[in-house]
Amino acid sequence: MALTGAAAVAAAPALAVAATSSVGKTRNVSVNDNYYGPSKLTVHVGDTVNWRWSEQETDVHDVALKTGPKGVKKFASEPLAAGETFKRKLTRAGTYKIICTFHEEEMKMTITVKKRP
Ligand SMILES: [Cu+2]
Repeated sequence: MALTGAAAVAAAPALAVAATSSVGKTRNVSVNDNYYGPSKLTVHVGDTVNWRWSEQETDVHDVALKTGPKGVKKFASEPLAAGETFKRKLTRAGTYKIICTFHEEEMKMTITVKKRP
């Protein structure tokens, strides 16, 4: 009896995940002292980029969209520190130039978002 109940509870979230998981992957980028890793990334429309502030970094950094494809609103994270994350789903194809507003000269990355085949 208890087993049947647990199975029913477990089935509901699984269905919810299946409904949304066809729309893209999550790609991880590390935020370090004055660089993103990697600094160049290619993803597909609908993928999510997850920036993670590495445990080794000691300074505060952020993730800000400097330029993006037409129609994409600028976005920026809060200034964050070790262990924190910021994610963004990229829904338009094109080139996204990302900067850290504290270290703009050296700390930047380019994300190329391609149409799904
Ligand atoms: Cu920075």
